[in-house]
Amino acid sequence: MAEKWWQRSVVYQIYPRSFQDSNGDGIGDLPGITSRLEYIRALGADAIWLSPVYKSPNDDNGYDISDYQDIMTEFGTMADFDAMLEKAHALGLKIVMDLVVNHSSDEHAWFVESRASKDNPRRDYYIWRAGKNGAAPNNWGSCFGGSAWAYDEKTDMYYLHLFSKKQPDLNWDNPVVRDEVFSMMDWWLQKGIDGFRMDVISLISKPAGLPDGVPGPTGYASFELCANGPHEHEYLREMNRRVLSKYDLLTVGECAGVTLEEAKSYANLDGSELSMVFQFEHMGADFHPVLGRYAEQCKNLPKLKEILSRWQRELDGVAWNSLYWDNHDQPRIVSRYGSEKEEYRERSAKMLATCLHMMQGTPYIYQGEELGMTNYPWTSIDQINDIESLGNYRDLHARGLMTEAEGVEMMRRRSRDNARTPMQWDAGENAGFTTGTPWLPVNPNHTFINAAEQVKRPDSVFHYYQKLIALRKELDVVVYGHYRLLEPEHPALFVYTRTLGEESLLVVCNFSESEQAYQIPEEYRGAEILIANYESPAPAGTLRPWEAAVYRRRG
Ligand code: TEU
Ligand code: CA
Repeated sequence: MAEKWWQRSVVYQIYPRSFQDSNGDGIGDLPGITSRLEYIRALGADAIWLSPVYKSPNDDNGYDISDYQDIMTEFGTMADFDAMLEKAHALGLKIVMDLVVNHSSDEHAWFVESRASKDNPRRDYYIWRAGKNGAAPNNWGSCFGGSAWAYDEKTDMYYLHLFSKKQPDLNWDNPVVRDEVFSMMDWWLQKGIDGFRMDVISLISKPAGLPDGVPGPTGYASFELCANGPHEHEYLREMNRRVLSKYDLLTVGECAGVTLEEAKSYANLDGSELSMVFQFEHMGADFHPVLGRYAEQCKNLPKLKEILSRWQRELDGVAWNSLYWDNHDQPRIVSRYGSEKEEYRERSAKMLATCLHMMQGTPYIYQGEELGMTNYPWTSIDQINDIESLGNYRDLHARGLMTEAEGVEMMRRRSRDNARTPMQWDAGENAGFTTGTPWLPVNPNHTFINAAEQVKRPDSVFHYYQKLIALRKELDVVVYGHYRLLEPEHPALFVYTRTLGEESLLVVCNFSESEQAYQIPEEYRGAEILIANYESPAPAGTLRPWEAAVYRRRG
């Protein structure tokens, strides 16, 4: 099969609100992004995924869109967007836009009409049902806490919202909705953008009859029961036929609830649906087995390895993987699987990067990950803006399942705001993000974790990422090599090989701060070391704290 450009690419994700402010209002914006494109180019990334920049009342920071063909007021104008796109392309950077079409904002003109009356021509753009015995039509819960149904007095009916009340779900079973979405997509593609990251695209086809589901700890059934619904692949194939196939795009479906078997359709190499998906299985590897994502972290390296390895093995030659540790919804990976301790932070950040970037698939780097940015030391619930961790905290608190002190602890570990504090550009006031008051606080560690310092220092995390990206450009074995896990049960070491013809790599990662006894396989002893996070090779039979090394063998 001919290589696709996105198979050798590395994508850099920007969360515009937190990237760079240009006018001192404390909110990142498009001119700010434009002014930092050279930085992303210098890192070596090929494409940028822009979290939503469309018109939005910001109930969920842009994931609630009120006009798909206009720009959020705080972010600038369409002219600012065009200028950004033009400069990105001039620098050789592709632009992948977020596409949020499972739902719109309740302030979108479609929904305003839809809720106006039962016989409005746009009524069926959304999902309306009558209540059941004076309550919601079924027991589905919103991802952000509470019921997934909102009562609307005007017509005495409920509308479905798998996310916030201000994010009503679009009715994809209505062909007119699909026409609207597809023509909007085409409008952006005509402008010259290079792809879409499709927000919760796995949820667009709801189960027939909208039946009750099994209730979880808060009494509601998980929104994930809408994943991979009856018409999911049919609608994506239609989208592909009518829109995507006319361009050469990177498309990545954010697929909450996707299984490996489903991913083989979504991301099939035959190109009939999408280029790749974001799966969530590995993100759940440290969730509490019974109490789930908001309870204490339960790290389990063998489980993490089993999940990632299964995706590596099973998609090889069939579909394409995406590779990620971080995004705007996840806590920072250094705080999660690495070490925040001064003596280990950078070493662990480089180890985590090595482990991910040497796998098969397209790696994604979330802004600040290339600096080893960490979670924020929240001290109060009042500091939190994130609608998801707040909503779930309120549910758990109201049911007596989480005290306020535990809530703060949970926020430090899990809130999406850990990823959303401003990008740390320099050691100065507000980390060079804004001259005003930042919309979320700047992490106090920006005085020693920042881009300006790392770009200057050759052994920084930034330069390490740069090297990993360069290796993917140079070596076919990094792009296409077959994957094999070694030491599956080892509690602290993640070891795997990649093999393509005569060439092979051994990737060795120590996920702990203690020394680990380990003999590398004989065939790799004395082999060339492609990249490592210690200056000297490991003493025979040992791996040092957070050590990572990649050995290369030919023939
Ligand atoms: O996220 C969808 C999703 O499944 C998330 O709920 C995710 O599982 C969770 O946030 C992890 O903690 C997408 C966007 O990425 C997110 O920012 C939006 O809030 C959400 O959709 C609604 O648009
Ligand atoms: Ca601004």
